[in-house]
Amino acid sequence: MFDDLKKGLKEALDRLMNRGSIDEEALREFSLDVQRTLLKGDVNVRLVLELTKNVQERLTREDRVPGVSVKELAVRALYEEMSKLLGGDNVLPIQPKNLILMMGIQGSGKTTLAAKLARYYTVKGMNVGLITTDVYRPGAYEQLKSLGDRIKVEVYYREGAKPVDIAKEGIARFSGKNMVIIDTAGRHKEERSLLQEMTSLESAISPTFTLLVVDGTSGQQIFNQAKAFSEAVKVGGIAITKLDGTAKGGGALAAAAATGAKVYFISEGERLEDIEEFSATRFVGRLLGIGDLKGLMERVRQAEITMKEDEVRKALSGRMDLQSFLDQMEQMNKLGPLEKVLEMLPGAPKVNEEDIQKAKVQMEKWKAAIRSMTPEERRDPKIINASRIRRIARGSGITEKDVRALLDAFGKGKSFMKMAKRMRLPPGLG
Ligand SMILES: Nc1nc2c(ncn2[C@@H]2O[C@H](COP(=O)(O)OP(=O)(O)OP(=O)(O)O)[C@@H](O)[C@H]2O)c(=O)[nH]1
Ligand SMILES: [Mg+2]
Repeated sequence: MFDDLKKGLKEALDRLMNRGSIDEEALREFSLDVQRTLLKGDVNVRLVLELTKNVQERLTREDRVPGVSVKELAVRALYEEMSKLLGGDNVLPIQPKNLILMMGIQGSGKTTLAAKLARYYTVKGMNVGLITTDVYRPGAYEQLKSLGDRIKVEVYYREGAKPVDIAKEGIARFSGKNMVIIDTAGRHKEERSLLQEMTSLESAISPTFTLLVVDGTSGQQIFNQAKAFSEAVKVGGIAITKLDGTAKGGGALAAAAATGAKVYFISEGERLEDIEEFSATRFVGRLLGIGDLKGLMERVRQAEITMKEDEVRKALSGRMDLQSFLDQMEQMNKLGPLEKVLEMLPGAPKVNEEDIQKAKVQMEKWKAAIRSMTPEERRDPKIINASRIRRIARGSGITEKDVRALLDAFGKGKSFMKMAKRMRLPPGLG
């Protein structure tokens, strides 16, 4: 059912790769391909635009990393942004005693899902009981009872009683069990009375988790449903059913996540074993069809670190004037906090807090001093005489002694490495 999404995304990635060069035009086309695919999957337009904007921006902004292909960077950007869009990974918190209240509109798949959950947690070794408070739909109890019988899970119901009373009685009956799942009615004259019933059930029994069941074939319309329920009760999470019979699954998932309530379960079939805890990262991984996504992520991360090391090395070597010294100090700041930059250098010894602090103060003073110099002075520090020193000190708010120390260090060093040594940075730098 997610075949179209999968195919569309694969084609978008392939097309990006087949372009001669990855320029603005190629990235724009890639964005359009992804947009078309997601819109076809009934993902909300606003969400689609936000996602592709983020992906495109990342691919424009992020530096190319040697050893990592643009396709891999694109996969990573898509993977991370799509996982974010779908609300991340959520696992139903299991307590010593669990009381799960199911709700959802008529036909969304509550009764079936109640039985699927009962099976899912029974297999995990929990002692589960089922209750139905559906007093409206003819045969509601028989439906759940026959599902319960198949998995040997007891079902409670009392003909002629009120929903809240049935729930309370059932909970009392199942007091020895560690999970009780309550199936509720979906059939009501109007939505308002259904929501009212849910509110009174919620306050009467205080469930540990409220699971909203929505029909995946409704696509992005799920957003309004989820919103209506969230305004009436505290929705703990969402389960999306019938994802086997729809091309709108992507839209359903994105819409559910957009309400702020997370998706906990998805179901792709009528059989009781057709239930899966939803993980956005696993799901997107499957969509993008990259077997070893974790491996890829790690490889990109490593490559980025190596690249930064190269940058640092380059920044720290070579002859220069005071202007390039200033540039390089600023460049270093961009790479991260000084202690992190130092950590990235292979073989750099651990430096203590105090040395780092001293070096930082020194660096700030020197930057201020260079900023107060004229371009000629920066290019050719030899012309800086006593009166210039006085002017620079006044302009930068540091002492003349500090300015002299800088010039002295520069005269002896002329490479960042050597300057760094003068700043008493760790010997590994030299
Ligand atoms: N294909 C498919 N069918 C499903 C799925 N889940 C439920 N169904 C079917 O959808 C129909 C409605 O499911 P129910 O579980 O009865 O829905 P409900 O929310 O309890 O309905 P009401 O009690 O009337 O509100 C049934 O025919 C189920 O077999 C699913 O994941 N895939
Ligand atoms: Mg039902």
